[in-house]
Amino acid sequence: MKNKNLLIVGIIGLILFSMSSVLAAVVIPESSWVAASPSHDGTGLKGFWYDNFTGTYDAAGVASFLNSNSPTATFHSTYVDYPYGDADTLDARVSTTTLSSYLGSDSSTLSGFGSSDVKNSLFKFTGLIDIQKAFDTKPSTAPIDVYFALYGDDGYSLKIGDTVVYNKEGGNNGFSNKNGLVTFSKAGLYPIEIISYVNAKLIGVEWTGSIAGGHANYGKPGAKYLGDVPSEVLYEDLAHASPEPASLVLLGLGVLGIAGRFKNRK
Ligand SMILES: [Ca+2]
Ligand SMILES: [Ca+2]
Repeated sequence: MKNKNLLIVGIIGLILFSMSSVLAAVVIPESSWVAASPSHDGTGLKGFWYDNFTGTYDAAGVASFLNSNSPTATFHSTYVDYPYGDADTLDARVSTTTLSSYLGSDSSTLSGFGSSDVKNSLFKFTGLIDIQKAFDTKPSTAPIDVYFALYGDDGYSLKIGDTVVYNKEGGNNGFSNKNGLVTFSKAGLYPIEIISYVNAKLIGVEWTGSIAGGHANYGKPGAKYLGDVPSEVLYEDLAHASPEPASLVLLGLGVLGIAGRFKNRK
């Protein structure tokens, strides 16, 4: 009888434990909010590539490496999905896997060289994400509930504002993912930072979620995940989220043109 009661208590405990891990959402505080939603679509994030990543394969190792190293090359990241599309990884050991082949069409935006191999290297992606009310997967609750998943080989992390949403450590992981619900109390722009590093062998990274519009590949840990986080909601920085300087210049030229016409009439 005692054993039976213990069993029941154990089962109830297990059910409660699994419920709590399902229900747990990462809450992004309102203090991380940067600005209101921009009036124009974004184009993606800023990418940084660091050759010869050395140190320990964990958050502390990454932080100390980034503190004492400058990026080898920078680029524009349309989607955090390398190699782009259905392929998850490339073999970093073969000579055909270069920085430019890994980045695909984004390699045309590389400021540095693109031919170096990507073994023992680290990628950082930074910018802002526009969280809109329309992205709320649970409209019956006040916060904006968005699902994200980050895939990588070997280590990877996702930070929104100062909150570490996912962190996978280690230098010998297969292609894996961390995923779940992230909640925002207010619509608008939030800082994003994604880290992806490779020790050797295979290399790959992919950021997917419940925001529609990106490449709808199979980076889907559940039905809520629609595909790559679309570049339309991503901005390199606040300057890219403000009205485009080019259109302001054109507006300025237009005003000058009208002023010129008035002058000529005199
Ligand atoms: Ca891919
Ligand atoms: Ca909600």
